[in-house]
Amino acid sequence: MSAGPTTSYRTCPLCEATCGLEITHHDEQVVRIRGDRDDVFSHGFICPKGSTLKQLDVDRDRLRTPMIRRNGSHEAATWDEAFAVIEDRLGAILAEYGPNAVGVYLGNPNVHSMSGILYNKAFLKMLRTRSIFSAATVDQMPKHVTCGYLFGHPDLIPVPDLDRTDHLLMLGANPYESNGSLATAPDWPGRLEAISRRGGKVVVVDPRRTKTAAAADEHAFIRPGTDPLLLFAMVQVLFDEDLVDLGHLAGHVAGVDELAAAADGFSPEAVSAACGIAAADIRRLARELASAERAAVYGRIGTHTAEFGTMASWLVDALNVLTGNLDRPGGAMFSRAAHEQPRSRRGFSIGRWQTRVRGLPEVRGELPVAALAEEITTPGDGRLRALVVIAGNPVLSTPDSDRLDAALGELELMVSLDLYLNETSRRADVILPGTSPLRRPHYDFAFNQLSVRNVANYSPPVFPLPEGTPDEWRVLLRMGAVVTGQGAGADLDALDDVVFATMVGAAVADPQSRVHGRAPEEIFAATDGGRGPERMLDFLVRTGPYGDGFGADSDGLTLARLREAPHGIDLGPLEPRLPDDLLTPSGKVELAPKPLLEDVARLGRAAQRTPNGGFVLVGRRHVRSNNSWMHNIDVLMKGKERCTVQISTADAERIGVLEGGSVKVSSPSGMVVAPVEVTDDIMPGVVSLPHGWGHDLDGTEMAVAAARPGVNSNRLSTGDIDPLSGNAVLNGIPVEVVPA
Ligand SMILES: Nc1nc2c(c(=O)[nH]1)N[C@H]1C(S)=C(S)[C@@H](COP(=O)(O)OP(=O)(O)OC[C@H]3O[C@@H](n4cnc5c(=O)[nH]c(N)nc54)[C@H](O)[C@@H]3O)O[C@H]1N2
Ligand SMILES: Nc1nc2c(c(=O)[nH]1)N[C@H]1C(S)=C(S)[C@@H](COP(=O)(O)OP(=O)(O)OC[C@H]3O[C@@H](n4cnc5c(=O)[nH]c(N)nc54)[C@H](O)[C@@H]3O)O[C@H]1N2
Ligand code: SF4
Ligand SMILES: [Mo]
Repeated sequence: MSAGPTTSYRTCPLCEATCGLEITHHDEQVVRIRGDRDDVFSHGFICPKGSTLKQLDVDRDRLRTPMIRRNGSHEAATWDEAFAVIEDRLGAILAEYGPNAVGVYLGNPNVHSMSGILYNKAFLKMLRTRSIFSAATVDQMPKHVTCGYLFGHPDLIPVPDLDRTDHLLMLGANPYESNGSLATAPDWPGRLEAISRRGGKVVVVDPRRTKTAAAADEHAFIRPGTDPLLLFAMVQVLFDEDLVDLGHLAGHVAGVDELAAAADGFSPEAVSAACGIAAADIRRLARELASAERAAVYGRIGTHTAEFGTMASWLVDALNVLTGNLDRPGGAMFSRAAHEQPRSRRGFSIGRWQTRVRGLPEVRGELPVAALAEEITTPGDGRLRALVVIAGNPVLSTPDSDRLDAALGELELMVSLDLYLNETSRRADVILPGTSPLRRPHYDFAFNQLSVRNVANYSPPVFPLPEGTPDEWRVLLRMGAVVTGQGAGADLDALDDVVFATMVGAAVADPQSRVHGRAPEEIFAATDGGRGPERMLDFLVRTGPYGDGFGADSDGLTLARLREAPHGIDLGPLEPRLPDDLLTPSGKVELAPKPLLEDVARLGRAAQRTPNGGFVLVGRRHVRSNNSWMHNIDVLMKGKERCTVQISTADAERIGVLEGGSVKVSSPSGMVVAPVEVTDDIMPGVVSLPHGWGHDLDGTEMAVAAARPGVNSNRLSTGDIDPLSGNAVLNGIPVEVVPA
């Protein structure tokens, strides 16, 4: 028996808000999880999901051992048995068809885990396939593309400086439910309310009156998919009324005249009917943005997962530039993470290779997941024969999902690395269990780079891994050993040393690195953290902008310093970084990149479309859900049905359906039947259904989720993409809605 309870601290990995958790436990029994009031960033904020890491850890359906499919059903197996199957069958496929026949799909939780960030990269390098897909193309790829063109690097993404702005124009985001995305801030609601309280203004543009919209100072309904028209009209007003002021970026921006010319046809009057927003209101929104002392425009999922997602992303940042708000306090700024490494000034382009069937361009090293099914099912050279899914559930999360589900059945081999036997992993020949968040370390590589304040926070594992269970980084290394022919019995410690030595070697050879020219053996030996991700973290933080530089600055950050600060280290508010850190070949902000200008005509045609009386479908999120998972946690699933079709009162009357009734929603891809929720908080002509549901497929093992399965909204999305980014169109889908 141990003495009293222990308190551990851990950053929550479930969403992008990075809240600090205070976890009280007796040995491995969690007594309580609450917000860490001393966390330097979240100050005690927590949402209902954060406290359920305990339930996730003890969930009986969470996989503890590998599973092998035999005669159509999954049976528990040892790690060696599972890897024997993978080695045998993956080896044969690689030998016969080469690496491009092996696809990899990386799901969202990878960006919330140290091993996901660091060791997927290592595995992919060893596999050497071009057939890489990820949740990025059902999410934020448009943002990467425009930041690549405008600022020279797809990861140079500005975030709204929430805590200092006076005016926030927010489109297609609902942080009261999502807790924010591509702008990391624990307690978005509190930070938004503070803007209004200090005399500023929050404007929300959304086809639904969300909680965020209701709490804002102003809400405008918009026809789904027309955000770039609204934004272009605002750009047009800025030029037309002489409101453009580049501020400290004057002299560092190219393409201003070209942008003005492109905006010419998009006056407020020209776009008003398509957007469903009065021209006078559009004009006023532009003027208010221009006159605000410090303002930021921010667009998220609703604007990115759309037909013109890249155009919308472009025009959001164009407005920030034209009003002098890019890179100034209170505007849209760039974070500087503790692990940030020098980035190349190679410039940005897409299309280094294409998908085989539709010829869609590679973007940022990956292919659109909307093309995954056809790459599996279309016969011919280069067809995908095997798929490795790492922490993803594409059967529910990606478009035209009936088709993808069927396609997965045609693979010669599928391997899933996942916490559950769910809709996707049920298709896998081998399932390898992932690691419970309480049993792995954390440092937020992804979201510290997108943070509204610079912070660094390391959490050690709260509990040890059960005897005989490898951490995910070891599983990924073992997969690497298989695909490189070293075999599943390879010495993983030695392989990890090779991977780490490669990282060190690249840094000492990079003239921009803080350890350039140093002896790699010396750096290797001086790095702390043992094997695995913590060693890499020590290295990356020490060579990062606040690091000790391996001796250069004795006060600098190290893993040891992070360990001494369980509530995190505050590195201060965001600071201006431009023009020095621009990575475009010209060294300027490229406001009018050619690929974007070339898409303006397509957008112009869309402006001519007027609503035709039909319905369009949009998605939504709920704070107690997390994409397609966390639905097996009973405390989160309590309460009223969440997988409903929201429809306006006027439309409900028109089609003859009442609250509590059901509707059949159909598109060319598929059909679902779901209960309706009649509300005045949605625009007429628009219906909304959340994604990530549909837990009633045979062969899964998630008892709680299966009891309230809901329906899969991605049976309705069609596989259409935004051509500039490859991002799927998941919002603004034309559908037919009739009483069921
Ligand atoms: N219609 C519509 N579709 C959407 C969206 C939308 O708005 N509308 N949103 C899109 C967005 S933004 C995203 S990010 C995607 C998400 O798409 P995906 O990433 O494909 O799906 P998730 O639901 O996040 O599934 C995560 C999977 O990882 C597993 N998992 C969780 N943690 C771990 C771990 O630590 N290790 C391992 N190995 N596995 C783990 C879970 O069990 C689950 O199976 O969905 C997209 N799909
Ligand atoms: N609780 C919870 N939190 C999450 C997630 C979750 O599933 N659940 N998922 C996480 C992930 S992976 C992500 S990427 C983020 C996403 O975070 P957010 O971007 O905040 O996503 P949503 O909450 O879906 O809000 C999107 C809003 O866009 C609106 N919308 C739809 N179409 C359009 C349109 O054409 N124009 C405009 N202007 N608006 C439109 C929808 O009505 C919705 O209110 O959330 C993260 N946080
Ligand atoms: S807001 Fe996100 S990070 Fe914070 S507790 Fe909830 S799920 Fe975790
Ligand atoms: Mo996402």
